[in-house]
Amino acid sequence: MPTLRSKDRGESDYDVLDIGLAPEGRKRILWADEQMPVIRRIRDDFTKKQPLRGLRLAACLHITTETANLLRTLKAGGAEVICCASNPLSTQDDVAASLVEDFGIGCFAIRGEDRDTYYRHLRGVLERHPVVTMDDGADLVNLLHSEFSAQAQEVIASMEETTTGVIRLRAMERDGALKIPVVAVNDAQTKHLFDNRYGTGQSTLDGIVRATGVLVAGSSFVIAGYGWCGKGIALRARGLGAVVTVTEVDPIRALEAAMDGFRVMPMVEAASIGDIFVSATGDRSVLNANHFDLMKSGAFLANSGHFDLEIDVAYLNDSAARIERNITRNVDAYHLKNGRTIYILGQGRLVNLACAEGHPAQVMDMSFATQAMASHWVATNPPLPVRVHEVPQEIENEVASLKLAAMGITIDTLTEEQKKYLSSWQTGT
Ligand code: RBV
Repeated sequence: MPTLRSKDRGESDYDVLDIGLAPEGRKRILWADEQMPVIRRIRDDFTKKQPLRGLRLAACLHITTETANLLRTLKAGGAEVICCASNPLSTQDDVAASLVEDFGIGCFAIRGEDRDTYYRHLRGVLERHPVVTMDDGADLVNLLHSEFSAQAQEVIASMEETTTGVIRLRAMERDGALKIPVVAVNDAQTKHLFDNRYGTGQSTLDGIVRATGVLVAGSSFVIAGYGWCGKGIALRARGLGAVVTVTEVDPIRALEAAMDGFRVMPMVEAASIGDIFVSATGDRSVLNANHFDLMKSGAFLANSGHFDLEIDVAYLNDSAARIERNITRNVDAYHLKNGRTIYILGQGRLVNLACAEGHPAQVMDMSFATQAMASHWVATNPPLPVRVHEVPQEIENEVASLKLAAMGITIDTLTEEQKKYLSSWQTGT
């Protein structure tokens, strides 16, 4: 394993809570790696071929065991890798320490960092002039287009991990503001069909249960948003025995939720019947002043969307009669003026990472395999035009095939006769 001893690195190359946490982080990183066969395969390949040789790559991602295994892979491919957190509350401090101590990867991330520190860490990464960037939510790309815009032309491409980030990048493209080519990794099927649905589904329930210990069976579970994340959460909440209600603004998705067997209604109606609320819309103020007073005393509110503005926590902070922070780990009690109490999980930050450990390694294996192959693609192809790019289909097929092989699943192939039939139009009734 590549080890950079303390004397080989400057203190300015990292900012972590406690470098002494490295041994625990290393153990957990290696444990997660056991569940990431596709990323391991790519790492072996990268080690031999060195496709990222000499590239300085900066990643703004959740600092988790799974991310560590992606970053190790990029480094094995020859890149110089530095990273910072994409959320102030998702960093696993032992992982941050191990990245620095055991894997020679500069890391700027401390769980619970304030906004100023969060941005200082992003700046710390950009001050090292990366040529490839990797983002989860587009905060790094945003900074690259504002304070660091003089550096934008140095960047050959950026990869975007999440739905919210892709929405922001497409808005930049529409406004003619985008200055670098970006790859919408989130939009790859090998990412969102699995990570957003099964990853978010399981880790959101995991976060809620870890934070509260609530019995999901028999509860009234309200989900705002029926995109891939909402679908996964609804599936898993139902699996645990909840009565699930979905709120939506899109008529097709609302219909889909209804025909999938969920109750569908506006949030003002759902507000008074829910025991557990989860937002997964990507938009702001989905749970707001119109809803809080209607809620049952004891309701749990969690957010699974990328940013912490889906639940209007700012309003609650101003209007509550009394707030008890950390009434239990990661839960704040808001005593409302109407005499009721509602509980906010993980400060309204994405509950799966703030209150649990994010998506399981098996599913991040596919997301991060797609990231690694997309990095290879941007590094070894002629300069990409400045726009939002899709992940090439060959990469998607390769990731899916490797995952199937790792799972011991084989599939059929078309015969010549079948191929011919599919490309013909003469044969009918
Ligand atoms: N996510 N990362 C993890 N364990 O490292 N878990 C979730 C992890 C990513 C996921 O891909 C999603 O798109 C994004 O976090 C939301 O910020």
